[in-house]
Amino acid sequence: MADDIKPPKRPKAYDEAAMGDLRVFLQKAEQAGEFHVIQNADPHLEIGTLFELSHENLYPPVMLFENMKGCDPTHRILCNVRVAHFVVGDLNLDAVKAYRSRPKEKKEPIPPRLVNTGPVFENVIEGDDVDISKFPAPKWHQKDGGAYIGTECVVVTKDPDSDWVNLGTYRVIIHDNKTLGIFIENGKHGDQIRRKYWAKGKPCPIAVSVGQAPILGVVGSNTTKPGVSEYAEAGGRIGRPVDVVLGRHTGLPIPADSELVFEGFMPPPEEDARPEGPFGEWPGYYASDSRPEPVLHVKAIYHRHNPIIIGQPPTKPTYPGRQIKIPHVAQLWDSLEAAGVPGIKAVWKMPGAGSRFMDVISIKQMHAGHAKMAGLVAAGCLAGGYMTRLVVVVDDDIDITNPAEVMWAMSTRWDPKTQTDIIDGCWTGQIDPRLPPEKRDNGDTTTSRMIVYAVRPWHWINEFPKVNEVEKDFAEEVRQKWAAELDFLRK
Ligand SMILES: Cc1cc2nc3c(=O)[nH]c(=O)nc-3n(C[C@H](O)[C@H](O)[C@H](O)COP(=O)(O)O)c2cc1C
Ligand SMILES: [Mn+2]
Repeated sequence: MADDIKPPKRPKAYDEAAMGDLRVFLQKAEQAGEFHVIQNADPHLEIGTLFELSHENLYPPVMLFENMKGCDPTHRILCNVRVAHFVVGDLNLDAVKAYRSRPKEKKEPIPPRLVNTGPVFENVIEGDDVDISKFPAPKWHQKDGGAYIGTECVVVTKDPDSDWVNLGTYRVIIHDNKTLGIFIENGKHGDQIRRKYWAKGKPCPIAVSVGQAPILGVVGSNTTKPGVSEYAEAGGRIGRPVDVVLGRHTGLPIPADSELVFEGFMPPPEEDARPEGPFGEWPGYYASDSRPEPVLHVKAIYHRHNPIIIGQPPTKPTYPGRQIKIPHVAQLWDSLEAAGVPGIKAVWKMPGAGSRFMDVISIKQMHAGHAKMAGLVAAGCLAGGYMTRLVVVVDDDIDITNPAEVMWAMSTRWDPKTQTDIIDGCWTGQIDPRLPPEKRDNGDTTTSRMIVYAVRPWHWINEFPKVNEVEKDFAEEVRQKWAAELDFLRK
């Protein structure tokens, strides 16, 4: 790791008590003064609109919706659990470095702990009593094809051939009183696992938690290596095992303190598939439109008293509240180093491009071909492999958290013809708006991607024109000297 790291400051996101328990999280949000309780809002578009408007802020407040129009007054919806300032801290490179240098024991997975019972079983609904429509499910965006109860939810599956339990965040729509639709993109772990059951002629057992400790939303939407349970990842991050109970119908481990869980079975799509979507997706479009998807036949509902459903639908990535995701950046940086790429100064994502489309890496060039190594690994590793459009590699003097600096590097150090790779057939998904209709229809979810090497060419790096800017320390000295007199110098 680079040697200019400030003393690691634990990012606030890992306040174990709040991240490990949703009800503790609520208290902390209130103490932090970033909390609004909102009464009488309408789940039909009004809550979704308030949510979108809250993303005009870089640090959107936590919002708890109570007594929602037409809903059971004991049911609640909670938004922005992972984006408030008291949770994420300042979003800068120091946060990435601190995250990466967290103590080793915080990186070690801690397997979940099986307990006999938990608050999730305060209410058990089975058989004919199962009625999903009793729970609030907003229509979030104007062109959504239905009511989505699962946005930042956790979908639990288990590999039939091993002990691997996977958690994935995949959106969940309500089809009818006993049926949910889950949209799992090709190749995701949940998809790999369900196909194994179907290949054996069995329906896939699934449990969906739609309100749970914030840390489970973090790990559910992060990519881990296949075979590594996100439960254990979460345990590692909060420093204690996540307590789980076994679902009565599937035997799947579900969070013991989950707010609301749907448990059931997903038959292969040949047996039951229903239109899913459109849904406003994170790239800022309704790209996956509506297509038949497998469904979950719900056999049981478990919920706490006064259950809290987490609502966190995507908003267009140009909203400040869409924030850079520090763990995503850290994971890409870790992958580059794990692959042995030397001299990495920083890793960042371009604003407006969401958490995947555009990666920027700055390196201290050390040898011929070095920038290529960095670009090819970033474009091909797990952390950068899905839905990347552009990787930009720049020199270490570029502040990659400033888009103008990245644009300047591209403008002045990049020769498009000789410093670009365009690679075809790379992994993308149905939610990619640039996936052409014919590929979308035949399931070829691949697109090209570009690597731009906006670095000074190695073989004449010493002759490259010098940068026209006053040396930073000297400029600071002059600023200090004149700041009292010249107010435009004061920061
Ligand atoms: C709020 C949110 C919603 C998401 N919705 C979906 C979805 O509907 N389908 C999907 O395939 N991935 C979705 N993702 C991305 C997956 O959660 C992510 O790829 C994760 O790594 C999946 O887990 P897995 O790697 O165990 O398959 C979503 C992520 C977030 C943060
Ligand atoms: Mn996984």
